[in-house]
Amino acid sequence: MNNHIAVDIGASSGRLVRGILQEGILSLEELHRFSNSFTEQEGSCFWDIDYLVEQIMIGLRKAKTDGITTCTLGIDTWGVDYVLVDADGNRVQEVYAYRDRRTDLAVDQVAQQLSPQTVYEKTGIQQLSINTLNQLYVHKEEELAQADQILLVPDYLYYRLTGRRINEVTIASTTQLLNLESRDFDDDLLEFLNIRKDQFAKLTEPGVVVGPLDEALIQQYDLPECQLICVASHDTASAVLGAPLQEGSAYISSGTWSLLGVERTEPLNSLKAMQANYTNEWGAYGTYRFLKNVMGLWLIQEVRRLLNNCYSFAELAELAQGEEGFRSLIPCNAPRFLNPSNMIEEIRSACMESEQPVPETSGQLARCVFDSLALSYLTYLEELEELTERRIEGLQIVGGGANNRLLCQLTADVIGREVKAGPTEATALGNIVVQMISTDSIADITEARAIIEQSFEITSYIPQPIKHFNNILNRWRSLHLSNV
Ligand code: LFR
Repeated sequence: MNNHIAVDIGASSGRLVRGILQEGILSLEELHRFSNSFTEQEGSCFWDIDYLVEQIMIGLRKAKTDGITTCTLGIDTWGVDYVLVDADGNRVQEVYAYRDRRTDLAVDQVAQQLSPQTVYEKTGIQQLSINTLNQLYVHKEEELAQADQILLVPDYLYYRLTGRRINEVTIASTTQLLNLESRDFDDDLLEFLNIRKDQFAKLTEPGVVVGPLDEALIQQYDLPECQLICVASHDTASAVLGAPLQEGSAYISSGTWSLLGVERTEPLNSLKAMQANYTNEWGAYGTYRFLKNVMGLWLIQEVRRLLNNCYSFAELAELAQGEEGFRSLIPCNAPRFLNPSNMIEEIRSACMESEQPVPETSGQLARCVFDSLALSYLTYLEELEELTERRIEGLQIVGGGANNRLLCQLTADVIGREVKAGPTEATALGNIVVQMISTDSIADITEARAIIEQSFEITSYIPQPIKHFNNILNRWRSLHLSNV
């Protein structure tokens, strides 16, 4: 089959994209794009999973209208969130969104009963309140008991489309329940949560064929015949597969989060890595992503939303460009920015508390976010070098953030290294190339990355000097250190 379609759903938008490989050049054709967000109901935050299934149907229907009658299909989404399915295959309840405040205290509560060091040695996963381990810990016992199966979001979408249950490994690693040594669920952690191993489906590697699209869906929606292929279902895993990384270079998968890290063939779960809170998420083809979650574009997405979406992201960047740089800085990764009731007020309070000028205008707010993100990138890049004991020569930014010229240039200036930006659609590309490797159109990931590099425009940002940078850095460091 020559038609390969990626379903790529992030926290703020989703898309169905077709990948076309012709004479060594890969191109993408967007079939359908839709927005995504969680909504608040009675104080809890939930995803609308049926809406997402509906959007996949709309996208596939469009593919059929465009003349695609057969295809392969792979699905990736954000990590950590899960769906409880009962013995009849029905959803037990709505799907909690990871920003729900129910886990605010979970990290500390779990740490009182389970040594964080033991958890880190076993899993190599950073402590984040959003981790599935913490979500399951606070989940009501009677609801968990009703769950015949706990499916991560992309696994659930595969299930809805094929009726088959898998537990894809890259997404499974975001649960913080996989043991690095046994490469399986950790018995002690499952016991701690009072969960049986058979409540999770079989661990499945990217590249494996899941099965055909359900015949009833094909009839109901008039869809193409599809063969579903297990891809790297964690969006960040797909994004890094789709990044044509140079030797010695780090990456940022820049979307709702900025995932800053390096690709490795061995996990790094040293005490130092634990103390700095770096993660070892599983990748496809025997890789690990040693990375840090940085709050990312969520900050600007929320600012934009609270300004009634009256500016596009490009307009906000333009307004920020016209503002004085490094005037007000925020410690982006402080938990207060994870899901504040009002992001603009939270940013202003943080500036006020640290006795900095309070950003008033939209441009000042955006500038504060971008400057602070660029400075966080420097801090974590330097930490990465220290932890991995390797110099990082350059940075590859992939994902939507690669389009933000101001942020890319600021990042290059602040880190003092070349930034290569693109491809924007690295996640969909990572998804598609796994399908192509699985169906033998591409030999392996090395060839896939070479094809991606040849096929997509990558913009280079050369660092420019910043005036009074030492003063800025000192201000940043004392702000950052008082917040870790
Ligand atoms: C990015 C991402 C991150 C994960 C966060 C929550 O979309 O998947 O990798 O830490 O969302 O799932």
